Amino acid sequence: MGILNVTPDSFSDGGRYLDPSRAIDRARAMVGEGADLVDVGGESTRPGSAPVSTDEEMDRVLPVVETLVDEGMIVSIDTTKPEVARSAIVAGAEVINDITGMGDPEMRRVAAETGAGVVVMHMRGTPLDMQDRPHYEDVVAEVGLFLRQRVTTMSENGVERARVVIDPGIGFGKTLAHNLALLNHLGELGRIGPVLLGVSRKSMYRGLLGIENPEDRDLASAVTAALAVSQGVRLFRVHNVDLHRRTTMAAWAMVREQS
Ligand code: HH2
Repeated sequence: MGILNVTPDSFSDGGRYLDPSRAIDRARAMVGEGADLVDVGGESTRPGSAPVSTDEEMDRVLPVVETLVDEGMIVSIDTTKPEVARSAIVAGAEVINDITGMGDPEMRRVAAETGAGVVVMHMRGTPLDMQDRPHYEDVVAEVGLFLRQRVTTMSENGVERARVVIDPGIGFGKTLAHNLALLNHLGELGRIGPVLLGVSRKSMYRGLLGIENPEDRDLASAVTAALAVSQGVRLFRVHNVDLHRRTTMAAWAMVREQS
């Protein structure tokens, strides 16, 4: 899954793809590098980011979604707003990627009514306050319980399991230690459902390796993704598609050989 932020303020590429024609070129490039789908987002969710209005978010994402769909790309819409999700699905997007974990009943209704695929992500708090001293007794158990319960809620609301992938939400209300614990137990989370992982360029690599510039975090991101492949993860939300594709395919070849 290639990341396309049509925002002025995302942590790694904010402002670069706000112009629709640049966003579309970027999507084409990612698909050329092997992305199977493009995740279009119109609201940054980096720690401390401020919300945007529904109209503003729609204006940013819909023209881009329409063009990508016209060009035959599979599009997911990265949004927390049911109205944005519905409009994007009507425009041809196929997946809703909701960092609030489909907690809003209206968002679940959109998924049920449209038949969209869904990414259910775990987040503690909101982007404004999530890094304000997050605390867990047992992060793996608590995130796992949340995801399990949410998958059940989704199916009770008419979104069958086969359409749902789960995401531990690396960096969303988690310390470095929490992130590492989750990354070390991806196989366990995989028993709940297929896992999508978002570690690309995340600030955990600043904490871990002192890398300030997000673009310099690609190698560390790709190594993490390769290790996640060995724990059963097959879906990755990434900025540098080419590097991740090559790294995870190499890891996949090794894993397949062992099984
Ligand atoms: N991370 C971000 C946004 N959306 N969706 C999923 N499923 N998993 C993630 O880990 C995830 C996500 C990070 O947000 P943002 O600050 O907007 O930056 P970017 O989109 O460049 O990653």
